[in-house]
Amino acid sequence: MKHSQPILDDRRLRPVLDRVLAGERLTFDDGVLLYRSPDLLAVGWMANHVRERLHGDRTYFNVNRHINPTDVCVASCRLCAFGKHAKDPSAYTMSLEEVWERAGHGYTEAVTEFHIVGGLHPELTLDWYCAMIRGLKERYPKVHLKAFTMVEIAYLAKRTKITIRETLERLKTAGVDSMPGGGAEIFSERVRRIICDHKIDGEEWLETARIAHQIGLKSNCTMLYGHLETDTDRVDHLVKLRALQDETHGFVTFIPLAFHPKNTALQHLATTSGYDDLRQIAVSRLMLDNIPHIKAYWIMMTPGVAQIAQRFGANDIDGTVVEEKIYHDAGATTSQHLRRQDLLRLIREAGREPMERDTAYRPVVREESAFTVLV
Ligand code: V47
Repeated sequence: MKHSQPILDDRRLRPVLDRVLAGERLTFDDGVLLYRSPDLLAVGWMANHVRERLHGDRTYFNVNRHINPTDVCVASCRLCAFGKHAKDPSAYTMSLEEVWERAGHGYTEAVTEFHIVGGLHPELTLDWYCAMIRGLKERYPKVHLKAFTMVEIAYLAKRTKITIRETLERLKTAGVDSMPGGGAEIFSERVRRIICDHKIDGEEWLETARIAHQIGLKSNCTMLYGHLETDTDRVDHLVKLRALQDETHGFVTFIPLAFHPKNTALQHLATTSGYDDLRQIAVSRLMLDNIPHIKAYWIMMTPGVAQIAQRFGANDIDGTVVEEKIYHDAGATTSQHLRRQDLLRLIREAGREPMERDTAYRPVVREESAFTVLV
């Protein structure tokens, strides 16, 4: 039988627990306390309580493929090991044909989503991106195109000398179905100046997301943690996302992203601990009361921690991914993809019920024989 109350070692959590049980919104100060309390099990209990209220025992996953058309990037962010200068001999930019062909590697009926992001390329035009999207839609009409971060959109708009709204509308008309959550990093200007000073600021990221949602594009959202930010910076970030969500209801999933320092200009920093990763998942679930899904991205957390996260507030584990580059360039030691059957096993081992979803979280029901080539 489930306990209706956790044992509180940290009695300061009592009012927070009362609010959680009553389904009330948590305050900024509650968020700070959740980060500072040593009572991780109580924090996790509360997050799991909310997660089960929203999603029961289900853990969602999808069968997706990442495509990174170019790693050329003008931004040179200190946090990033993926972006390269155009003159770097190891930099790459795919031709349109290469993008279309690569998308089809291992393509079966089972792939429901392409996740497409890349660097801020100084020469690729909006027309080029629209042609890429149209070509993918023609070749893979059933696959959902989750493409381009708010950062890429703002950069394309600036280079094309048109508004963000028009840029988004043109990409939507070409076939973009929704947008991933990357590039938000941390909204604190103090930290942003150090880790990603050439990127749009936090307000611009939020404004781009607002416009995307207004024209009918849903998106995800993220927060990069475990670098130079404080716990109040983290709460500030979550509260800003929550406020925008009250306004637009356009965010589908929140993905906390642990900083991987290897091969970046910040490689002297330590990696996050499993303890911090689990707490981050839990605080996200508790603070973001209006964002339906919290994803424990297995590539970033490792499959083992992503499993435990399913008891700390997460209800999604991401997907098969295939060919992840951004985290692996920054030293991730996880595999670059998992098979569908591995995801099913991971989720079941965590005591949850796996549910394959499409990008809009509709259940995907297929015959098992459709997956035999996905190895
Ligand atoms: O935008 C870059 C971050 C993001 C590093 O929307 C780094 O479903 C850690 O956004 N260490 C890309 N993080 C990943 C991302 C994502 C992943 C999975 C699912 C979804 C989704 C989105 O990773 C970047 C940046 O914020 N990043 N470099 C690094 N060294």
